[in-house]
Amino acid sequence: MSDDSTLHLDDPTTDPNEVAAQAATAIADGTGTPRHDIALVLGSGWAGAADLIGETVGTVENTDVPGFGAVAVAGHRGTISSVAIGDSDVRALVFGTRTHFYEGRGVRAVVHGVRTAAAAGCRAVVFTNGCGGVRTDWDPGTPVLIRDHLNLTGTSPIEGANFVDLTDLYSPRLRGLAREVDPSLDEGVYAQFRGPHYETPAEVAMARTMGADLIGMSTALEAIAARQAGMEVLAVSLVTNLAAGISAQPLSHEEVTEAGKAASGRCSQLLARIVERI
Ligand code: 8IG
Repeated sequence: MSDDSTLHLDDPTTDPNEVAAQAATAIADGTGTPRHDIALVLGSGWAGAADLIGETVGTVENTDVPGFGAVAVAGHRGTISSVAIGDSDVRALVFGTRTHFYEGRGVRAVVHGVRTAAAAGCRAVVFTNGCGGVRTDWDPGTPVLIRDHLNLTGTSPIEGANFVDLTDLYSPRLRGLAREVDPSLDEGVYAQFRGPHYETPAEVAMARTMGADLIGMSTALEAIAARQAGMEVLAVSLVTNLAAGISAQPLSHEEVTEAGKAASGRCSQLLARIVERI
């Protein structure tokens, strides 16, 4: 996708919302669905969820949509799907992967999916991710609602003097709804590190002291952009490993993928039942 009419996100004179509008048009054309209502971003361990939440009525490849890149993480899908929820007219826009800050494509690329979802009409977004747990009572495979975050990336997706309020960023209404679906769901504070290296044990101890319960490499920057765009935000982390130094075991991406697979059924069902109610 590169002709003269294609805007480039990394050009500072480009308005990222214009690229998002182009992307939304490409998605509407490619999926045959003019508007979407709810966006879903599938992180590590959540890949199967799209198939459970409803009937997929159209799919586009990320590489055919302005501003999106190819998949950078094993176990993610490089597609965007339009999914019909139950018998209703509600349509979910499901992102099979996300751009991470550690890919070095800049923060605009990280939040491009969120801005595209807003341009496509979505009024709510559900973020999922795989993360490290700081609390020993959360075994690998435990889904946890994000109640608040620590943005440790040192950056923001917002450009210019736009002072966006982040009180109640993670919607109490949507968290309440998630807990109606599964009253055993715990909540925690998510710290976003840049990655892609995992933390040192000292960094995990620091994050814990600062109030983190969950540690990962996504979601906080995207949630900020979602709030700026006026969307309601829900985020669910799957604890796939104990953060470095919390257990004696070293971390591996394989462990993360395995925990994701093992928890996949429960997580997909949970997500499907939540999305139905939003
Ligand atoms: I999955 O322990 C997953 N993603 N930063 N730390 C960070 N990201 C993660 C971790 C983790 N596990």
